[in-house]
Amino acid sequence: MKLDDIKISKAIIEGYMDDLLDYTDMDVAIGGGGPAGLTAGYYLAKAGYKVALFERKLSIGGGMWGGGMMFNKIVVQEEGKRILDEFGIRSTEYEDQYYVADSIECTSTLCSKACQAGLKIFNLIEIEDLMIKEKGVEGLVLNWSAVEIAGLHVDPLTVRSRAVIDATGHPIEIVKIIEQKMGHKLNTSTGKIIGEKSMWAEAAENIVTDNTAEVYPGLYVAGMAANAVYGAPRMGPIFGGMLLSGEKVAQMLIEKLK
Ligand code: 48H
Repeated sequence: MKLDDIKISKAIIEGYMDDLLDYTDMDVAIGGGGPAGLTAGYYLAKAGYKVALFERKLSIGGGMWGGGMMFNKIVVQEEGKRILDEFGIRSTEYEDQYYVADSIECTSTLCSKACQAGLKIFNLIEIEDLMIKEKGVEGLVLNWSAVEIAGLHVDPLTVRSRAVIDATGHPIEIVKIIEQKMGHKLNTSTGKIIGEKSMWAEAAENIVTDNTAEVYPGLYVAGMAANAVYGAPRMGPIFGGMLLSGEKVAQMLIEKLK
């Protein structure tokens, strides 16, 4: 077969531009491609919503690849196993209701099944700001991660969405924008980010779905970011709460946007 180098380039450029143009307007924009963001994206896409996820890194998966201290296994409890089963991710029972799964199988399968359900993932793009108007958050302000890394002074572009999910994990990068740039009150007991507390797996896992909430008009938090905003502990390498939080935020938005 004869191959035209320029045709290969044009196929890539046109394919990407079509996607980017299509997702200048969407139902839900997710910031961060860890387990919470991917699970949220999967359920929203499966329910028929137009949803895109923006991840600053080359690889999708956030903190899931590395398991616990680079031992590439994760643990989930009984409730979390229901979601592993939904994705077809294999796990084995270690002891009474503690399930162990391969972190590589988990991360790659979450990513693959979410894409196949219709989630559009844009990697290598960083969320650097929000579009905020009278009603609250109305979209994301994006730039190439490479621009940020190189410290170049290049203005960003903006996309519109009916809702935004902050699934950026420990640093809660999107909610921080509200606090630092706008000084607006958040939907927390202090009106501010309360901050993540030290390790307590049981407390952290049991509270993370309660903390999955609309923290500011149009802006939802899920996963580790939810516990960090509401002042709950971290949980270490047990990931059921991340999956359940992703499912919960998707359910909340399906209810809200219908
Ligand atoms: C684009 C961004 C930006 C930005 C960050 O850290 P994550 O895996 O987040 P979760 O909440 O899905 O899962 C948390 C889990 O991995 C974890 O850390 C646990 C359970 N810790 C417990 C403990 O005790 O330590 O993924 C967040 C993703 C990452 O891939 C970031 O690169 C990305 O968000 N991200 N993407 N623009 N501004 N900020």
